[in-house]
Formats: sequence, structure tokens, C-alpha cells
Amino acid sequence: MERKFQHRQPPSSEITPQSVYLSRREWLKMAGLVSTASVLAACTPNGTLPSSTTTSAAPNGSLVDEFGNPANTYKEITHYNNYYEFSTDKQAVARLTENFQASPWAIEVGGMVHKPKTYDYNELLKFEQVERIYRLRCVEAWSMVIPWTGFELNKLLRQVEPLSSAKYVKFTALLDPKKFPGQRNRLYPWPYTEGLRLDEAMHPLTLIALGVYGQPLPNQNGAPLRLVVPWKYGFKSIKAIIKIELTDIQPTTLWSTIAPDEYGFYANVNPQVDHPRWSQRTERRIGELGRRETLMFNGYADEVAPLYAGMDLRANY
Ligand SMILES: Nc1nc2c(c(=O)[nH]1)N[C@H]1C(S)=C(S)[C@@H](COP(=O)(O)O)O[C@H]1N2
Ligand SMILES: [Mo]
Repeated sequence: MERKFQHRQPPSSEITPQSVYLSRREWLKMAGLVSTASVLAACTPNGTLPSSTTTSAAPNGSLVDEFGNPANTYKEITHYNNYYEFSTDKQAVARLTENFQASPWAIEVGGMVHKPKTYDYNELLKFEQVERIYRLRCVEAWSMVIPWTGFELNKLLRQVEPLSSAKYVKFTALLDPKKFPGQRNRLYPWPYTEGLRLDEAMHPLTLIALGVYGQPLPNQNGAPLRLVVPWKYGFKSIKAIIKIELTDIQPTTLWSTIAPDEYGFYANVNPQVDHPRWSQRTERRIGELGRRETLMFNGYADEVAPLYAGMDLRANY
């Protein structure tokens, strides 16, 4: 279950410049990810990190997912982004986010819980930090492999003690047209909202990401914190979250409000259920020529298929 970073030998051109390495190491330390030996312990005989270590060596191209697919480069991950609060142009997001201020930041966790609490960003670093390489499959049929750092959402939810009647989790992103030029576009029902069933939110694969490639989350990827649900289409993984609420009704979401027949609540990656305007059978991995077959639940079926036992995944798209 635990997807530790796996390591393959990086070409020398990909070795992290010392300056990046130091600041990264500093941040990892803050996040509790560096114990003394971990950075140098990356290479083991079978290429897998020992479970006691959690870091990797290089900032791009040196990591693989559990199928042996290389992670996308830091450059790719930070220069091809869906972030409608800034722009609908994926290649424009990086530049537009340059001056975004992601600190200070707090996240309010409440609703149907026994112990509602507002967490300052720094308190989130106290949850056990993990590193996971996940595939991100966008509903628009492109994909990437991204090394995240963060913590399992279930750790946070347990701490606030959901009521037994809570069934769903609603996520709300920041509303601030001064910071987000895209929010001046009134065609979208801002703020960006998303939702999960409580059991999906509690699943150990579901992360709150605080970083990419061991560095604090870049602005364009949702700084300072965002959801990552690797078996669902990318739009479920909401960026720049300020509020998490437990509820007993299925939350409305930005995308299902705009186009309910195109963006369902479940949005599980499923090659057999086409989007009304295009096939979901294949995908373009950013950085590759040609196309790949899309995998059921984005390749995480062993872990998550039981969540949907007996459900009609065509009706609940
Ligand atoms: N707040 C917010 N979160 C968002 C989006 C957005 O526009 N706003 N886009 C979503 C979509 S469609 C995708 S594919 C992923 C892209 O994440 P990435 O840029 O880190 O690859 O973010 C998701 N989270
Ligand atoms: Mo997406």
C-alpha cells in the first residue's frame, strides 16, 4: 500500500544543483521527512528505497512509479497546469502564479465533527509526512506522474472526530479575486469546491499534498496545500483549500454545477465510460509521444475497487 519513492540512476545532468538541494533538505527537515541517513541511502540493490527512508536524490526524472514509469520532470509538473483561478491556458498558469502569496495560510475543519479546529499551515507539518509517486489523469485525457509529499487526509479527519452521521467531505478553495484573476470571470461559480464520500476521504491513498519533489508545493500546483486523489480524474484534486467540512449530504462541486453530465461526483478514472465529448480509453502522458491505455481506477483498482462494490459505475460516473 505504501508507495515509497523508487529510485533509478539519474543522468548526471539531472543531479540537483546544490542550492536547490540545501533548501529542499531544509524544508524536508521542517516537514519531518529527513532523518540523517535518508538522502544518501537512496540506492539499494533492487532499486527500491528501504522503508525507513523516504527521500529521493534528484529533482527531475530520477523516480519511477510502481509500474516503472518515470516521474514527470519538475519543469513539466510546474508548466502544464489546470488552475482556472488563474487561467484556462495550462501553459500560462506558471507565470501568472509567480507572485501568489501562499503564506500565511490556515484551513478550517468543521461541520459534522466533535472537535472542529482551524489549523495553521505549520501545524499541518506535524502530521506524519509521506512521499508518494502518483499518476494524475486529467479528464481531458492527458496524464503525469508526480512525486508528492504530504500526509494522509485520514490523519486530519480522525483528529477532528467525525460524527457517526457524517457521510461526505466538502472541500472549498480560497475565494479572493484580488489574488486570483480568473475569479473575475463570473462564468464560474467561485469558489472552487469539491467533495468525496467519507470512506474515499479516509482511504490511505488520499493525500493532502504539501510538496512536489520534496520541495514546498509550487504555487501553480495549489500552494500551500491541495487534495490528491490518484484514482479519480484530476479535477477532484482541489488546490488552495481553506475549508474542509463534514456533511451528511452529497456536496455540490464547481464542475458538476457547470456541466453535471460531463463531470460527475464520483469521477473515477474509467476507460470504459466515455466523456460525452471524447473517449477515455487512452491518454497522452505529458513528455511522451504516442498514447497509453488508460487503466481502471488509474491503476489503483487493487486498492480502491472495494469502495465501489455493487455500484453501477456508468450511472455513478
Ligand atoms: N482550485 C483548483 N483546483 C484544481 C483545479 C482548478 O482549476 N482550481 N484544476 C483541477 C484539474 S482539472 C486538474 S487536472 C488538477 C491539475 O493539477 P496540477 O496542475 O498540479 O497537475 O488540478 C485540479 N485542481
Ligand atoms: Mo483536469
